[in-house]
Amino acid sequence: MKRLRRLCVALMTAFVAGTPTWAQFGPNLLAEGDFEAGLQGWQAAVSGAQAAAAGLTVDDGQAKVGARSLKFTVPKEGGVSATSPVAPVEGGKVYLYSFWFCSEGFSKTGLFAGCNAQYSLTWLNAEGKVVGSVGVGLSYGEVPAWRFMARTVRAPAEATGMRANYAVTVNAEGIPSRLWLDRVQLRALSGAPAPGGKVWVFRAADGFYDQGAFRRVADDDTGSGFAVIGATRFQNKPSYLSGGMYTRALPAGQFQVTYRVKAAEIATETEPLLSWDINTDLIGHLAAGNILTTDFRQPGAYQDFTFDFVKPPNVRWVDFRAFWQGGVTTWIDTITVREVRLFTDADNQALMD
Ligand SMILES: [Ca+2]
Repeated sequence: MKRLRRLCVALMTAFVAGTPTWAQFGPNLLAEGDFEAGLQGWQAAVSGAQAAAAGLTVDDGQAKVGARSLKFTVPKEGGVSATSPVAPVEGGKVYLYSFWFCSEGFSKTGLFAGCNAQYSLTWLNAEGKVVGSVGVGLSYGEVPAWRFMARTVRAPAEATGMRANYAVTVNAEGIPSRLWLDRVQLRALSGAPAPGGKVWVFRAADGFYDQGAFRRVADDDTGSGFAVIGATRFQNKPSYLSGGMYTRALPAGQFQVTYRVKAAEIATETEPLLSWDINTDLIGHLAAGNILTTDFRQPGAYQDFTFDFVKPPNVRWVDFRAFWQGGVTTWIDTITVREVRLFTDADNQALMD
C-alpha cells in the first residue's frame, strides 16, 4: 500500500514536471543558519596565545542573505570554531547540505600559507552519541566574493540528528584572517531518474584512470569489451581506478551516478575497497564515500553502486573518481550519470537563496 502510494506520488510528480517547482527539496532543517537573530544557538570555541583577539561574532555589515552573517576573526596563531544546533534527520535519508562563505587574509596564492578553514558534519543518534562524521576542507586561498557550497550526504541508519562545525585556524606562518558564513541549510533530497531523462556514460577504459598504475584489459562482461583492472598480482598500489574525465557536459541539476564495479572475491573483513568522490573545479567534492569489500554480493560479477548528487550552477567541471585501496582485485567498467532533474533559473535560485 505504501509502495502504491509512493508510485502515485511519483506519477503525479511526473505529470506536473512541465511546471518546475522545488518539490525535491524539503524545508531547511537547520533553521538557525541565517544569523539574522544573532548567534542563534551556535557555540563558539576559541584557542591560541592571542585568544582575546579571536572571536565569533554576528556581523551586521556583511550578509549574503538578509542583513547579518557569522564572522570568524582569527589572529596569528589562533583558532576559532563554531558548532551549530542539532538539526533533525531521518536515518538512511539523503540530504543536501549547503552554505555561503567568503574570507579575507588566508593565502594569496591559493596554496597553504598557514591559514586553514574546514567544516565537519557529525551525525548523532537519539542518545546524542556520534554515529558518523565527514570532514571537509575549504579553500586555502582568500575567497573575496561570496561562494556557494553544496554537498550531498546520506544520514547513517541510526542517525536522528546532525550538527555542523566550522573551524578556522592560523599558525605562526599565517596572516590574521577572517571568514564569514551565511545561509547554512540542510534540506532533504528526494527523487530518482525518470525514463527519458538525460544519461551520460563514461568508460574508465577510454583513458579515465591512472594509466601509470593500472591497465586496460579485455573483459567480456562489459558493453565495450574492455575494463580497467586494479590487480593485486600486477600492482597492488592504491590509486585512481577512475578519474580524469573533468566533464563540462553536465548542466546544473540533480543527478545519480552509478559506478559499475566487479571484485574478484568477497572479503571477510569489512574495509574500504574504493573511495569515490565527485570532485569539482571550485567547491571540492559534491559527494563522497566508500564502497566496502563486503558490499559485493557475488565474486567476479559486476555490481552497480549508485549515489545522489547536486551540481550547482557555479561548478564548471566534475570528475567521477574512484580511488582503489588495494587488497582485492577490482575491475571498473562504466560511470553512468542519470538526470533526476535539470535546474531551471528558478530552481537555481531556490537552491542558492
Ligand atoms: Ca544572513
